[in-house]
Amino acid sequence: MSDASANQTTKFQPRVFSGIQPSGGLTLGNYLGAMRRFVDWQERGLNEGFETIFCMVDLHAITVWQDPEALRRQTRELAAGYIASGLDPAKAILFNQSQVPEHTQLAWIFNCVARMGWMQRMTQWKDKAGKNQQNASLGLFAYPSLMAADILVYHATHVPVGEDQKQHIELTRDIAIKFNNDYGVDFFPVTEPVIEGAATRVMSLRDGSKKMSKSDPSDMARINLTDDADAIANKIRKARTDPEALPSEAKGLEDRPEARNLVNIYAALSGKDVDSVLAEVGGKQFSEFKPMLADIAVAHLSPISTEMARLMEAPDEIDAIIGKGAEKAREIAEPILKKTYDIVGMIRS
Ligand code: AQP
Repeated sequence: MSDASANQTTKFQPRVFSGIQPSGGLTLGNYLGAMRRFVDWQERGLNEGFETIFCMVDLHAITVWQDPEALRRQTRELAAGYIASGLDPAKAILFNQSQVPEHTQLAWIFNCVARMGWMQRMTQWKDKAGKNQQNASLGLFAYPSLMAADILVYHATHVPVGEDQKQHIELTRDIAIKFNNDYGVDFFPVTEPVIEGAATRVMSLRDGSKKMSKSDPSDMARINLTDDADAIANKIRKARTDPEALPSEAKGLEDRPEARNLVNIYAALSGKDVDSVLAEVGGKQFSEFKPMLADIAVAHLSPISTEMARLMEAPDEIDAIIGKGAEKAREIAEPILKKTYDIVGMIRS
Protein backbone atom coordinates (compact mmCIF):
# COMPACT_ATOMS: atom_id res chain seq x y z
CA MET A 1 0.00 0.00 0.00
CA SER A 2 1.24 3.50 -0.82
CA ASP A 3 2.36 5.96 1.84
CA ALA A 4 -0.54 8.22 0.87
CA SER A 5 -2.99 5.56 1.94
CA ALA A 6 -1.11 4.53 5.09
CA ASN A 7 -3.02 6.95 7.37
CA GLN A 8 -6.45 5.82 6.43
CA THR A 9 -5.59 2.14 6.56
CA THR A 10 -4.34 2.27 10.15
CA LYS A 11 -7.91 1.75 11.42
CA PHE A 12 -9.26 -0.18 8.45
CA GLN A 13 -7.54 -3.32 7.28
CA PRO A 14 -6.46 -2.94 3.67
CA ARG A 15 -9.02 -4.67 1.47
CA VAL A 16 -9.47 -4.46 -2.29
CA PHE A 17 -12.80 -4.59 -4.12
CA SER A 18 -13.77 -4.05 -7.74
CA GLY A 19 -16.45 -5.17 -10.18
CA ILE A 20 -17.46 -5.28 -13.82
CA GLN A 21 -20.96 -5.19 -15.30
CA PRO A 22 -22.06 -8.23 -17.30
CA SER A 23 -23.78 -5.84 -19.70
CA GLY A 24 -22.19 -7.27 -22.85
CA GLY A 25 -19.07 -9.06 -23.99
CA LEU A 26 -15.78 -8.12 -22.32
CA THR A 27 -13.51 -5.70 -24.17
CA LEU A 28 -9.80 -5.08 -24.31
CA GLY A 29 -10.62 -1.91 -22.31
CA ASN A 30 -12.09 -3.97 -19.47
CA TYR A 31 -9.10 -6.29 -19.63
CA LEU A 32 -6.32 -3.67 -19.61
CA GLY A 33 -8.10 -1.10 -17.46
CA ALA A 34 -9.45 -3.54 -14.90
CA MET A 35 -9.10 -7.35 -15.10
CA ARG A 36 -5.38 -7.60 -15.65
CA ARG A 37 -4.80 -5.25 -12.76
CA PHE A 38 -7.15 -7.27 -10.55
CA VAL A 39 -4.79 -10.20 -11.05
CA ASP A 40 -1.83 -8.07 -9.90
CA TRP A 41 -3.82 -7.04 -6.83
CA GLN A 42 -4.75 -10.64 -6.12
CA GLU A 43 -1.06 -11.61 -6.03
CA ARG A 44 -0.18 -8.58 -3.97
CA GLY A 45 -2.98 -9.37 -1.52
CA LEU A 46 -1.65 -12.87 -1.17
CA ASN A 47 1.89 -11.67 -0.49
CA GLU A 48 0.94 -8.82 1.82
CA GLY A 49 -1.91 -10.58 3.61
CA PHE A 50 -5.03 -8.66 2.58
CA GLU A 51 -8.25 -9.83 0.96
CA THR A 52 -9.18 -9.13 -2.65
CA ILE A 53 -12.81 -9.29 -3.75
CA PHE A 54 -14.03 -9.22 -7.37
CA CYS A 55 -17.61 -9.15 -8.47
CA MET A 56 -19.88 -9.48 -11.49
CA VAL A 57 -22.21 -6.53 -10.86
CA ASP A 58 -25.35 -7.90 -12.49
CA LEU A 59 -27.63 -5.52 -10.55
CA HIS A 60 -25.82 -2.62 -12.18
CA ALA A 61 -26.23 -4.20 -15.59
CA ILE A 62 -30.04 -4.13 -15.37
CA THR A 63 -30.11 -0.35 -14.93
CA VAL A 64 -30.48 -0.51 -18.71
CA TRP A 65 -32.58 -3.26 -20.32
CA GLN A 66 -30.95 -6.71 -20.48
CA ASP A 67 -32.44 -9.77 -22.08
CA PRO A 68 -32.63 -12.31 -19.19
CA GLU A 69 -30.98 -15.18 -21.07
CA ALA A 70 -28.26 -12.89 -22.39
CA LEU A 71 -27.64 -11.54 -18.88
CA ARG A 72 -27.18 -15.06 -17.48
CA ARG A 73 -24.76 -15.94 -20.30
CA GLN A 74 -22.85 -12.67 -19.98
CA THR A 75 -22.53 -13.11 -16.21
CA ARG A 76 -21.02 -16.57 -16.68
CA GLU A 77 -18.84 -15.23 -19.48
CA LEU A 78 -17.55 -12.51 -17.19
CA ALA A 79 -16.75 -15.09 -14.51
CA ALA A 80 -14.97 -17.15 -17.18
CA GLY A 81 -13.09 -14.02 -18.28
CA TYR A 82 -11.95 -13.30 -14.73
CA ILE A 83 -10.69 -16.85 -14.27
CA ALA A 84 -9.10 -17.05 -17.74
CA SER A 85 -7.28 -13.76 -17.06
CA GLY A 86 -5.73 -15.24 -13.92
CA LEU A 87 -8.12 -14.66 -11.03
CA ASP A 88 -8.06 -17.74 -8.86
CA PRO A 89 -11.05 -18.51 -6.59
CA ALA A 90 -8.59 -20.05 -4.11
CA LYS A 91 -6.78 -16.72 -3.81
CA ALA A 92 -9.48 -14.07 -4.34
CA ILE A 93 -13.22 -13.92 -3.63
CA LEU A 94 -15.12 -14.13 -6.91
CA PHE A 95 -18.89 -13.80 -6.90
CA ASN A 96 -22.06 -12.38 -8.39
CA GLN A 97 -23.55 -9.23 -6.84
CA SER A 98 -27.20 -10.34 -6.72
CA GLN A 99 -26.22 -13.41 -4.68
CA VAL A 100 -25.13 -11.18 -1.79
CA PRO A 101 -28.26 -9.26 -0.71
CA GLU A 102 -26.28 -7.05 1.70
CA HIS A 103 -25.28 -4.90 -1.31
CA THR A 104 -28.84 -3.77 -1.99
CA GLN A 105 -29.68 -3.50 1.70
CA LEU A 106 -26.79 -1.11 2.28
CA ALA A 107 -27.59 0.70 -0.99
CA TRP A 108 -31.01 1.66 0.38
CA ILE A 109 -29.41 3.26 3.42
CA PHE A 110 -27.00 5.12 1.13
CA ASN A 111 -29.96 6.28 -1.01
CA CYS A 112 -31.10 8.08 2.12
CA VAL A 113 -27.64 9.56 2.75
CA ALA A 114 -26.70 10.65 -0.80
CA ARG A 115 -28.24 13.80 -2.28
CA MET A 116 -30.11 14.10 -5.58
CA GLY A 117 -27.72 16.86 -6.71
CA TRP A 118 -24.73 14.53 -6.28
CA MET A 119 -26.29 11.96 -8.61
CA GLN A 120 -27.33 14.60 -11.13
CA ARG A 121 -23.71 15.67 -11.55
CA MET A 122 -22.49 12.21 -12.55
CA THR A 123 -21.08 12.16 -16.08
CA GLN A 124 -22.10 8.55 -16.62
CA TRP A 125 -25.72 9.39 -15.72
CA LYS A 126 -25.69 12.30 -18.18
CA ASP A 127 -24.07 10.19 -20.91
CA LYS A 128 -26.27 7.14 -20.50
CA ALA A 129 -29.60 8.91 -19.83
CA GLY A 130 -28.88 11.33 -22.67
CA LYS A 131 -31.56 13.89 -23.53
CA ASN A 132 -34.36 11.65 -22.32
CA GLN A 133 -33.65 11.64 -18.57
CA GLN A 134 -37.34 11.39 -17.66
CA ASN A 135 -37.45 8.04 -19.35
CA ALA A 136 -34.25 6.60 -17.81
CA SER A 137 -34.63 4.08 -15.00
CA LEU A 138 -34.48 5.17 -11.37
CA GLY A 139 -31.82 2.47 -10.99
CA LEU A 140 -29.57 4.21 -13.53
CA PHE A 141 -29.87 7.43 -11.54
CA ALA A 142 -29.10 5.69 -8.22
CA TYR A 143 -26.30 3.55 -9.74
CA PRO A 144 -23.47 5.32 -7.82
CA SER A 145 -25.22 4.70 -4.51
CA LEU A 146 -25.32 0.94 -5.18
CA MET A 147 -21.69 1.13 -6.27
CA ALA A 148 -20.80 2.82 -2.97
CA ALA A 149 -22.59 -0.02 -1.16
CA ASP A 150 -20.69 -2.63 -3.23
CA ILE A 151 -17.45 -1.17 -1.98
CA LEU A 152 -18.32 -0.15 1.56
CA VAL A 153 -20.22 -3.30 2.53
CA TYR A 154 -16.72 -4.86 2.61
CA HIS A 155 -15.04 -1.81 4.17
CA ALA A 156 -12.86 -1.89 1.06
CA THR A 157 -10.03 0.62 1.25
CA HIS A 158 -8.76 0.39 -2.34
CA VAL A 159 -10.68 0.11 -5.60
CA PRO A 160 -8.74 -0.51 -8.83
CA VAL A 161 -10.72 0.96 -11.73
CA GLY A 162 -10.28 2.61 -15.12
CA GLU A 163 -10.32 6.41 -15.33
CA ASP A 164 -14.03 6.54 -16.26
CA GLN A 165 -14.98 5.35 -12.77
CA LYS A 166 -13.03 8.01 -10.85
CA GLN A 167 -16.07 10.23 -10.33
CA HIS A 168 -18.10 7.34 -8.89
CA ILE A 169 -15.34 6.50 -6.41
CA GLU A 170 -15.22 10.14 -5.35
CA LEU A 171 -18.95 9.93 -4.72
CA THR A 172 -18.38 6.77 -2.68
CA ARG A 173 -15.98 8.79 -0.52
CA ASP A 174 -18.60 11.56 -0.14
CA ILE A 175 -21.21 9.03 0.95
CA ALA A 176 -18.83 7.45 3.51
CA ILE A 177 -17.91 10.87 4.91
CA LYS A 178 -21.54 12.05 5.12
CA PHE A 179 -22.69 8.81 6.76
CA ASN A 180 -19.86 9.04 9.31
CA ASN A 181 -20.70 12.73 9.99
CA ASP A 182 -24.50 12.26 10.10
CA TYR A 183 -24.23 9.46 12.67
CA GLY A 184 -21.13 10.71 14.51
CA VAL A 185 -19.12 7.57 13.81
CA ASP A 186 -15.91 6.59 12.08
CA PHE A 187 -17.43 3.49 10.56
CA PHE A 188 -16.91 3.57 6.81
CA PRO A 189 -13.42 3.98 5.30
CA VAL A 190 -12.76 6.77 2.84
CA THR A 191 -11.87 4.59 -0.11
CA GLU A 192 -8.93 5.25 -2.45
CA PRO A 193 -9.45 4.90 -6.20
CA VAL A 194 -6.44 3.15 -7.73
CA ILE A 195 -6.05 4.28 -11.33
CA GLU A 196 -2.68 3.20 -12.68
CA GLY A 197 -0.92 1.66 -15.66
CA ALA A 198 -0.49 2.41 -19.35
CA ALA A 199 -4.12 1.77 -20.30
CA THR A 200 -6.46 3.35 -17.78
CA ARG A 201 -8.51 4.65 -20.70
CA VAL A 202 -8.50 2.49 -23.82
CA MET A 203 -10.26 4.35 -26.62
CA SER A 204 -12.58 3.22 -29.40
CA LEU A 205 -10.82 1.93 -32.52
CA ARG A 206 -13.18 4.06 -34.62
CA ASP A 207 -13.03 7.32 -32.65
CA GLY A 208 -10.05 8.26 -30.49
CA SER A 209 -12.18 10.64 -28.40
CA LYS A 210 -14.58 7.91 -27.20
CA LYS A 211 -13.89 5.18 -24.64
CA MET A 212 -13.80 1.60 -25.92
CA SER A 213 -17.07 0.27 -24.57
CA LYS A 214 -18.91 -3.05 -24.63
CA SER A 215 -22.17 -1.25 -25.44
CA ASP A 216 -20.78 0.68 -28.45
CA PRO A 217 -23.16 -0.04 -31.35
CA SER A 218 -20.17 -0.73 -33.64
CA ASP A 219 -18.39 -4.01 -33.01
CA MET A 220 -15.45 -2.64 -35.03
CA ALA A 221 -14.91 -0.04 -32.29
CA ARG A 222 -13.72 -2.64 -29.78
CA ILE A 223 -11.70 -5.81 -29.41
CA ASN A 224 -13.76 -8.41 -27.58
CA LEU A 225 -12.00 -10.98 -25.41
CA THR A 226 -13.89 -13.62 -27.40
CA ASP A 227 -12.65 -12.37 -30.81
CA ASP A 228 -10.53 -14.84 -32.77
CA ALA A 229 -7.15 -13.99 -34.30
CA ASP A 230 -8.63 -12.99 -37.67
CA ALA A 231 -11.21 -10.68 -36.10
CA ILE A 232 -8.55 -9.00 -33.93
CA ALA A 233 -6.19 -8.49 -36.90
CA ASN A 234 -9.05 -7.18 -39.05
CA LYS A 235 -10.24 -4.68 -36.42
CA ILE A 236 -6.70 -3.37 -35.88
CA ARG A 237 -6.11 -3.15 -39.65
CA LYS A 238 -9.30 -1.09 -40.02
CA ALA A 239 -8.69 1.03 -36.90
CA ARG A 240 -8.91 4.72 -37.65
CA THR A 241 -5.52 6.48 -37.80
CA ASP A 242 -3.97 9.58 -39.32
CA PRO A 243 -1.64 9.64 -42.35
CA GLU A 244 1.54 10.58 -40.42
CA ALA A 245 4.31 8.16 -39.42
CA LEU A 246 4.66 7.33 -35.72
CA PRO A 247 6.71 9.84 -33.70
CA SER A 248 9.85 8.89 -31.75
CA GLU A 249 8.75 10.68 -28.57
CA ALA A 250 5.51 10.81 -26.56
CA LYS A 251 5.20 14.56 -27.21
CA GLY A 252 4.56 13.73 -30.88
CA LEU A 253 1.35 11.91 -29.92
CA GLU A 254 -0.31 15.08 -28.67
CA ASP A 255 -3.38 15.91 -30.80
CA ARG A 256 -3.19 12.44 -32.36
CA PRO A 257 -5.74 10.53 -30.23
CA GLU A 258 -6.00 7.48 -32.48
CA ALA A 259 -2.23 7.08 -32.77
CA ARG A 260 -1.84 7.57 -29.03
CA ASN A 261 -4.47 4.95 -28.33
CA LEU A 262 -2.79 2.28 -30.49
CA VAL A 263 0.62 3.04 -28.96
CA ASN A 264 -0.85 2.89 -25.45
CA ILE A 265 -2.43 -0.49 -26.21
CA TYR A 266 0.87 -1.77 -27.58
CA ALA A 267 2.69 -0.48 -24.49
CA ALA A 268 0.19 -2.08 -22.11
CA LEU A 269 0.27 -5.44 -23.89
CA SER A 270 4.05 -5.53 -24.20
CA GLY A 271 4.63 -4.39 -20.61
CA LYS A 272 6.77 -1.46 -21.82
CA ASP A 273 6.33 2.25 -21.28
CA VAL A 274 5.28 4.53 -24.13
CA ASP A 275 8.77 6.04 -24.50
CA SER A 276 10.39 2.63 -25.01
CA VAL A 277 7.70 1.66 -27.53
CA LEU A 278 8.26 4.86 -29.49
CA ALA A 279 12.02 4.37 -29.40
CA GLU A 280 11.32 1.03 -31.12
CA VAL A 281 8.60 2.02 -33.60
CA GLY A 282 9.17 5.77 -34.16
CA GLY A 283 9.27 6.55 -37.91
CA LYS A 284 7.20 3.50 -38.91
CA GLN A 285 4.00 3.89 -40.89
CA PHE A 286 0.77 2.43 -39.50
CA SER A 287 0.85 -0.17 -42.29
CA GLU A 288 3.93 -1.59 -40.55
CA PHE A 289 2.91 -0.92 -36.94
CA LYS A 290 -0.62 -2.34 -37.10
CA PRO A 291 0.50 -5.93 -37.89
CA MET A 292 2.98 -5.71 -34.97
CA LEU A 293 0.12 -4.62 -32.71
CA ALA A 294 -2.16 -7.36 -34.06
CA ASP A 295 0.52 -10.01 -33.38
CA ILE A 296 1.02 -8.96 -29.79
CA ALA A 297 -2.75 -8.64 -29.18
CA VAL A 298 -3.41 -12.12 -30.59
CA ALA A 299 -0.53 -13.68 -28.63
CA HIS A 300 -1.86 -12.10 -25.44
CA LEU A 301 -5.58 -12.65 -25.89
CA SER A 302 -5.72 -16.07 -27.59
CA PRO A 303 -4.98 -18.13 -24.45
CA ILE A 304 -7.63 -16.10 -22.59
CA SER A 305 -10.35 -16.62 -25.20
CA THR A 306 -9.51 -20.35 -25.45
CA GLU A 307 -9.83 -20.79 -21.68
CA MET A 308 -13.03 -18.73 -21.61
CA ALA A 309 -14.53 -20.98 -24.30
CA ARG A 310 -13.55 -24.07 -22.31
CA LEU A 311 -15.13 -22.72 -19.12
CA MET A 312 -18.30 -21.71 -20.96
CA GLU A 313 -18.74 -25.38 -21.86
CA ALA A 314 -19.05 -26.06 -18.11
CA PRO A 315 -21.60 -23.58 -16.74
CA ASP A 316 -22.15 -25.75 -13.63
CA GLU A 317 -18.47 -25.40 -12.77
CA ILE A 318 -18.78 -21.60 -13.06
CA ASP A 319 -21.97 -21.51 -10.96
CA ALA A 320 -20.34 -23.60 -8.23
CA ILE A 321 -17.32 -21.27 -8.09
CA ILE A 322 -19.39 -18.11 -7.83
CA GLY A 323 -21.80 -19.72 -5.35
CA LYS A 324 -18.87 -20.48 -3.01
CA GLY A 325 -17.54 -16.97 -3.61
CA ALA A 326 -20.90 -15.47 -2.57
CA GLU A 327 -20.78 -17.42 0.72
CA LYS A 328 -17.31 -16.05 1.47
CA ALA A 329 -18.39 -12.53 0.52
CA ARG A 330 -21.42 -12.71 2.82
CA GLU A 331 -19.19 -13.69 5.75
CA ILE A 332 -17.59 -10.25 5.44
CA ALA A 333 -20.65 -8.24 4.38
CA GLU A 334 -23.20 -9.52 6.90
CA PRO A 335 -21.57 -8.21 10.11
CA ILE A 336 -20.82 -4.85 8.44
CA LEU A 337 -24.47 -4.48 7.39
CA LYS A 338 -25.68 -5.49 10.88
CA LYS A 339 -23.47 -2.89 12.49
CA THR A 340 -24.75 -0.30 9.98
CA TYR A 341 -28.34 -1.13 10.98
CA ASP A 342 -27.40 -0.68 14.64
CA ILE A 343 -25.82 2.72 13.92
CA VAL A 344 -28.89 3.84 11.94
CA GLY A 345 -31.27 2.72 14.72
CA MET A 346 -32.96 -0.34 13.29
CA ILE A 347 -34.22 -3.05 15.61
CA ARG A 348 -32.76 -6.46 14.97
CA SER A 349 -34.31 -9.23 17.05
N1 AQP B 1 -12.11 1.60 -22.35
C1 AQP B 1 -11.71 1.35 -21.11
N2 AQP B 1 -10.43 1.63 -20.75
C2 AQP B 1 -9.99 1.36 -19.49
N3 AQP B 1 -10.78 0.80 -18.53
C3 AQP B 1 -12.05 0.51 -18.87
N4 AQP B 1 -13.07 -0.03 -18.17
C4 AQP B 1 -14.16 -0.12 -18.97
N5 AQP B 1 -13.88 0.34 -20.19
C5 AQP B 1 -12.58 0.76 -20.15
C6 AQP B 1 -12.97 -0.43 -16.79
O1 AQP B 1 -13.54 -1.72 -16.66
C7 AQP B 1 -14.16 -1.79 -15.37
C8 AQP B 1 -15.56 -2.29 -15.52
O2 AQP B 1 -16.35 -1.38 -16.23
P1 AQP B 1 -17.88 -1.74 -16.46
O3 AQP B 1 -18.00 -2.68 -17.57
O4 AQP B 1 -18.50 -2.16 -15.21
O5 AQP B 1 -18.51 -0.38 -16.81
P2 AQP B 1 -18.10 0.64 -17.86
O6 AQP B 1 -16.91 1.41 -17.38
O7 AQP B 1 -19.33 1.44 -18.14
O8 AQP B 1 -17.64 -0.23 -19.12
P3 AQP B 1 -18.27 -0.28 -20.52
O9 AQP B 1 -17.51 -1.26 -21.33
O10 AQP B 1 -18.34 1.10 -21.10
O11 AQP B 1 -19.70 -0.87 -20.23
P4 AQP B 1 -21.07 -0.34 -20.74
O12 AQP B 1 -20.89 -0.21 -22.21
O13 AQP B 1 -22.05 -1.39 -20.35
O14 AQP B 1 -21.29 0.97 -20.07
C9 AQP B 1 -14.11 -0.41 -14.73
O15 AQP B 1 -13.02 -0.39 -13.82
C10 AQP B 1 -13.83 0.48 -15.90
O16 AQP B 1 -13.13 1.64 -15.50
